Amino acid sequence: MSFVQRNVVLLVTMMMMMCEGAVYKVGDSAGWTTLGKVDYKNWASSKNIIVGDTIIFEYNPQYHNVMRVTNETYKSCNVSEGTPLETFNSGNDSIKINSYGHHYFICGIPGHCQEGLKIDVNVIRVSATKTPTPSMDDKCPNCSNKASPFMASFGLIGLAMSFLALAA
Ligand SMILES: *[C@@H]1O[C@H](CO)[C@@H](O)[C@H](O)[C@H]1NC(C)=O
Ligand SMILES: *[C@@H]1O[C@H](CO)[C@@H](O)[C@H](O)[C@H]1NC(C)=O
Ligand SMILES: *[C@@H]1O[C@H](CO)[C@@H](O)[C@H](O)[C@H]1NC(C)=O
Ligand SMILES: [Cu+2]
Repeated sequence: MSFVQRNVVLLVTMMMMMCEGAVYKVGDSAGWTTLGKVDYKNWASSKNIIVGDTIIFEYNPQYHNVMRVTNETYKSCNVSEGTPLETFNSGNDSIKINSYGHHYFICGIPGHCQEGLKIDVNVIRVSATKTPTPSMDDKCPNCSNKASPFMASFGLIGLAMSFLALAA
């Protein structure tokens, strides 16, 4: 790979990271399970999940599922209290976080929520207004605060385009 091509790859990767949002696997390597007593509350608060990010629940669908529920059901773990807002059972469920506030998920298999297979993903409003990284500020002193993320990525696309033009 030439120097130019490497730079194009780097830029495109950067653009994808900026536009797509981060992807988090719930429980990290453990996944969605009652084994090992993963502290999902801890897990959720250790990640700075923002609107646009995706969380993935990975589990054996023979043993578990994922239900998005109300705060009441999250607290009580009583699934028969009300219908779940959504149910997932593929064993590899990607859920995009599209709004602020609490997103409550439990496993609907009897007993599992009580055992701790429940998670509260709380997306706070302030975390979504990510300030540009200092290194970008240095290179772009005039536009850092006013430029929208869309414009910023547009600039990167332009930069990638000119690299591609050079490479051609
Ligand atoms: C659940 O949320 C509703 C509406 O936001 C609120 O009124 C209620 O007190 C909450 N209940 C619990 C158990 O947190
Ligand atoms: C769960 O909710 C249902 C319906 O409200 C109720 O009949 C049942 O007693 C509750 N179960 C427990 C364990 O609280
Ligand atoms: C789950 O889905 C993701 C893509 O959403 C994929 O990268 C991953 O390999 C899948 N994992 C399993 C165990 O199928
Ligand atoms: Cu379960």
